[in-house]
Amino acid sequence: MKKVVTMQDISCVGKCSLTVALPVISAMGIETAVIPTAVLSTHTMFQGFTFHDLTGEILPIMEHWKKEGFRFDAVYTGYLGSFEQLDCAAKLFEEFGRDSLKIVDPCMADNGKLYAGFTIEFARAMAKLCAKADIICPNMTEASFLLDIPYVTEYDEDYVKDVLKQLAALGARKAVLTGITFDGVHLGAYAYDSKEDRYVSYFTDEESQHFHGTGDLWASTLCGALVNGQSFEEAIAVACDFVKESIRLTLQEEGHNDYGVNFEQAIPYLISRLHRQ
Ligand code: PXL
Repeated sequence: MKKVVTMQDISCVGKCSLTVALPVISAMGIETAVIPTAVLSTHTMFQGFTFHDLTGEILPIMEHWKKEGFRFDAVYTGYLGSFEQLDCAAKLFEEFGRDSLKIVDPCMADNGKLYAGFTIEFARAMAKLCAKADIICPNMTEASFLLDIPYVTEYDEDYVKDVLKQLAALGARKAVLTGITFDGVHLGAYAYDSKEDRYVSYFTDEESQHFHGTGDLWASTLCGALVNGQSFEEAIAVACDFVKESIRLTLQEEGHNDYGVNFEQAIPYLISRLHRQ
């Protein structure tokens, strides 16, 4: 059985980070080990959230795992809350990522702004972690902070291709920009494989509302699909389609919540898109 380890926080309510990664990657038929970096009452878009840091647990967890000889097919990091946690993630890659797929989702910003508590210096340190990954998948805001370039809301294909090349130059073989739209009607992902000097893109019709946590859902699905042996193109398409289906089902529910999407109801759809081997 394939195994993934993912390192990110637990936001107890909010449908993001580990409460998305664990069910989604597990549903894809993959054993999912976790390194919880912090426990929050909710994600940081709510007012008054509680926060308990678990950084002190991370190295002892890894030490134990080393003694047990655990190995993973992929190591995937999401939201990380401090410089120290970035160092722990780098160590996780060194100890458990040598022969496995390393994915960094540099969760730290959206809509032109850094999330609460993050700084430009943190974005620069995140860029160094990105250099150690095989695949990175920022949104356009995160990309602009990683590269220290202005955030723009309107762009064309040449601009996206140029940003992707700059992202790959940070050091990861493949860079994916999520949440890309050229026309405000279609939304998707645009990717660059620097080794093959090849671009890949995939778009769906854009849903009428945007939700928090969809980046985490997208990255978790990409991770699961790649570990299951789906191609880069297929994995990108499955991730885009699953997020879209999750948003569609959310919008169908009267009085749906606004803090996360009904991905749970889209899991049968996700399973229908798995490779049967
Ligand atoms: O979805 C990214 C994310 C993960 N974890 C926490 C967050 C956010 C985004 O705001 O606050 C705690």
